[in-house]
This record gives sequence, structure tokens and C-alpha cells, in this order.
Amino acid sequence: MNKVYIGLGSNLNNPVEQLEGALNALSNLPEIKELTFSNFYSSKPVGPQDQPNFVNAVALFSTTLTPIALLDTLQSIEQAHNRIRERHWGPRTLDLDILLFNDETLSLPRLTVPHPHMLERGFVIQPLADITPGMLLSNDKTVEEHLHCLNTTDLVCL
Ligand code: ROI
Repeated sequence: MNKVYIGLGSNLNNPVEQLEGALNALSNLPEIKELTFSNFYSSKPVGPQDQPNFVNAVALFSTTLTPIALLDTLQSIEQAHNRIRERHWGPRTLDLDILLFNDETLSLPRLTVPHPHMLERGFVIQPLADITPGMLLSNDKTVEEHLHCLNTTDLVCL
């Protein structure tokens, strides 16, 4: 079984419902077991500010899927939620990103793991810290140590 952390985000069409729908879809898949997830957090957009606030969470599960099969699965859930993506770093109905896949490093055309921006983003590290504060990340710091280095004043726990 592979141990996977994914990030969930939405800022359109009732973001909380989008995240709940995605978690429900994941929990119904036979290839996915032991799904747990963080609190939901609302925050201002990173990047272009002329868009609604985001709601973000992190989920942890075990899966028999390979990284690419999981990516395909996540993209089909995004599509089923009528993902709208108008522009780069613009608003979206549902974003599902593979953050960590076991302790693997992957540089594939479609997929980079660990997620290249996760350490800079409070909206990823705060929910990750809810689930696994003591986990060591790539540079030998714990999730909690990373959290202390980030400005999370903007995050509101829902
Ligand atoms: N900003 C926040 N707060 N949350 C996100 O999930 C998010 N996703 C993005 C960009 C547009 C970079 N900003 C975000 O893709």
C-alpha cells in the first residue's frame, strides 16, 4: 500500500461543498483506504488577489494506485466537479494535488512529487500539521517547524 497526502482547494461554487464532495468521492473508491483529513481553512488567494478566498484541506490515505493512476483519478474527480480554470493562478472549482507519495521523489512530465510549492504555502502546511505535525519533510525539518516559519495569520479554521 502506498501512503499519500493530497492537497484540496476551491474558491468557486461553494468551496466547502466542493471539498466535501471530493472527499466523499475518494472514500468511495475501492483502491483508497483509511482516508483521514484535516480541518478546512479559508485564506486569501496566493497570487492574483482579484478572486474569492480559497478553502483548503489536506487528506491522507493508503492506496494501491500508482502515482500516475492516482493523478488520473484525481483529475477525473476534478472534471466531475466541473472544474473551471480560467487562467493560470486563477479561480477554480476544485484542485486536487498530490503532495507526497510515500517518500518518493518523482519528476515526470505530468507530475512532480513532493509538490514543488508545498513548503512555501501556509494553506498546505497548516492542514498538513493538523494530521502529522512531527513528520520529517525533505530538508529534515518537521511539518511543525515549517509552520513556524510561515505567515499563517490569514488562515481561518472553519
Ligand atoms: N491560494 C490559496 N489561498 N489557496 C489555494 O489553494 C490556491 N491555489 C492556487 C493559487 C491561485 C496559487 N492560490 C491559492 O492555485
